[in-house]
Amino acid sequence: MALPPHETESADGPHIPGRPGQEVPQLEEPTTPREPLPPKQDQSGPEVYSPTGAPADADPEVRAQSGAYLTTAQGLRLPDTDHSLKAGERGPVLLQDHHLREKITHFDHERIPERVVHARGAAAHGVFRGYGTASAVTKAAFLGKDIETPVFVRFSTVLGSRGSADTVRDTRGFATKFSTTQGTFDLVGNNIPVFFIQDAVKFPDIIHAGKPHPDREIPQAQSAHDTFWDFVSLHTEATHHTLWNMSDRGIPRSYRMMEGFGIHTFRLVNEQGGTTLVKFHWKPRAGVHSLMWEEAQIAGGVDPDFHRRDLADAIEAGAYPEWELGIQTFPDTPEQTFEGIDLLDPTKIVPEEWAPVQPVGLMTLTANPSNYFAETEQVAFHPGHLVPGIDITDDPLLAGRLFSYLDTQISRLGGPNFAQLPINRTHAPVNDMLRDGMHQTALHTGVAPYHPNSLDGGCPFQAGAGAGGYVEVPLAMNPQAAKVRAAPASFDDHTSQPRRFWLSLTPIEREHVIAAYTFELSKCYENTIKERNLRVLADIDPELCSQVAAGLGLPAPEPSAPLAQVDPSPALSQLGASWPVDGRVLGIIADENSDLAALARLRGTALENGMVPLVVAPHGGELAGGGAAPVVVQRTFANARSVEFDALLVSGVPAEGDDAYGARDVKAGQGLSSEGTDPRVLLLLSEAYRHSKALGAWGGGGDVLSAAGCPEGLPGIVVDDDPGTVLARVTDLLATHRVWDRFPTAAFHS
Ligand code: HDE
Repeated sequence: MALPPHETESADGPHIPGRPGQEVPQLEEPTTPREPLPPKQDQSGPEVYSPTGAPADADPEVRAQSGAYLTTAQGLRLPDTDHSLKAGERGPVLLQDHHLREKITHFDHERIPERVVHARGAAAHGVFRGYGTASAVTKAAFLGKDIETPVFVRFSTVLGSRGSADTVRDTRGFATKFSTTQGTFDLVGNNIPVFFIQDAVKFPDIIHAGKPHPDREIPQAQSAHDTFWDFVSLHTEATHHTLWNMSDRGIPRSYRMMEGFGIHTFRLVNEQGGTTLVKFHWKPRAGVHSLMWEEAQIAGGVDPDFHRRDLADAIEAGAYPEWELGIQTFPDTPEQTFEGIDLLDPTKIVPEEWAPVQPVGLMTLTANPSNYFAETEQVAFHPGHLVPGIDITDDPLLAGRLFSYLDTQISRLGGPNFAQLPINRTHAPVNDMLRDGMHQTALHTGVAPYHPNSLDGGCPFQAGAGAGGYVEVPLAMNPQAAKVRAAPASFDDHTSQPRRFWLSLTPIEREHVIAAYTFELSKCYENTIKERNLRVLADIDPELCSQVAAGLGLPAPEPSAPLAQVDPSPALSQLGASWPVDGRVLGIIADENSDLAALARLRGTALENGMVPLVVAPHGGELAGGGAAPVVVQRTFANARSVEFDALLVSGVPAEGDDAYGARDVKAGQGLSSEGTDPRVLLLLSEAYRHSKALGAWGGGGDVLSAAGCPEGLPGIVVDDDPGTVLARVTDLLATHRVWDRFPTAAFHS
């Protein structure tokens, strides 16, 4: 997919970000009213329907800040919003100033409670297109061939507050709202296929343990503290999820590069009433990639918005993120197991080698939200928002969620009418009898909001399955079942699946896991908590346990039982394949002495390849000289940090005698500066090298790489006279995400 240029390039005008050909708003304060700005190109988002079925777009009056003149909430035009009404210029402010009171009062109430979990999120609009491949197992209309359904996806971290950093080690939420013609379907999943607990009644426990300590409220958005490790070592059903958190899955490179999982087993129903058990998977077209731990920590400081910026920038640049939705299918037997795995246990996966993920549709995210609060903050997901053809199972974790999500919105969004908020409005006609309540905005008509009635002619009527009604699968209940607080014996195995995950990882991925456990447990104050966690690790793998124990300076315990005999599942590893480079960020370090014509050609090729090339220079504005057209600068040595780039190139100076060399006062081979290379550039390059990123250079740029400690000849260092050759080889390296063979052990780049 080719990206449009990142900025408007012109030799003689200012370079203001925006799409080519798009009118750019003036930056000075306007002195005369203007018409509302036209909607941005390709930013219209899906059509939003009001509960009465009328497009919300039809009534521009309801859209705030769209007219020429400032008004009060009552529509009164205001002559001045900069001064309070006073008795004389230096006199007291008058209580009768309604505008002052309205403005301040509204401001006082601008905040709503943040989500108790998943408070920090970023979202995007898009479209889902069904392949029609699921029609044998489900009658869900939106999965039909070439049916297009608007979607809104919110990604999130779990533990942190709304203002916390994006790149913390945590599970990520992946919640998708499908606005289907049959009603809204919400797939409220995570980027990890298992959960910490098997029963919803434990949710407050795991979340209280993971949240900051209740006395000092530290640490923020971290699991590296005593209460978390205390709980997970005592409640060993959390072991599987915790191991995934400690793997690279806990620090994704981008929301665009994460898998998503529905976790619970769902029950699909086809036209004939036949049922199939399934697990939902989202597979990113860009592959599954992660940050290095050091990168995640640096980004937490230099760019706490790293993931939300990455998502928004990619969409803005036209590198639309894509995921295939897939299902693993299992026969709906009375046992609800598959190859011995209890499908009602949300701490277990079914290896993809045993039940392949079958693609059923493609999701493309195409537009950023235009109002964070109205869309990303007010969106309300619910795992019980289902459509005909998709039903639930008796997973005890799912049962609790079906209660929780409705309950939480009532306090978070201030009452029971949150479904009427624009972002939550279904695209199907609504004909409910849910009257009144806080923030009711629908104008229900009719005199008989009850059923049955005769006064409204019996309307609205109930719809059986034949009329598109949602009818639950009439599953037989076990009449022998006793009322108990207990879990089945199959829920007791807490070690075999974590062991399978561990065995499925490559050596580098395992080293990352060891480093993560060592870091997190080293942050605990209580030695007993560290020791108890080592006992949990001993039952997963002795090597894992002994390495972490060595890092903590503690003895490694023996396993409490013989280790589980399991085969690895290669699909669980993130490494070993190649992926498209769309949306990958390429930094090109250059200065006034660089061959600007070559630089411009290289940027063009990178854009054609779908990458986002950013020129990094000693100063902002543009680079000019040597007779070539000026090149716009996107980052400076002062504001660039290596985490932002997937690969870095150093632009050399033209060779002496070369036409482009001109009358420069540079010494060949000294690269970016005749006084020596800027230390910030050396830091950029050495960090990128340590994080196993591809590096390239042409001309004298190779000397700059050497000065940074990464000379030609080392793995993943490409130096050539021809910039095009350098780019081509670096692009190949980028396809595998990192240069994994750069270091003999991962310890250097974890
Ligand atoms: Fe959630 N979860 N959860 N959860 N969850 C919420 O709902 C809850 C669970 C997930 O971007 C809350 O609207 C309970 C599993 C995501 O708006 C709350 C249990 C999975 C999001 C809630 C779970 C998730 C939430 C907080 C155990 C993966 C963010 C705000 C029974 C399958 C959605 C809200 C968004 C949000 C409760 C377990 C995913 C409190 C009680 C398992 C992605 O209702």
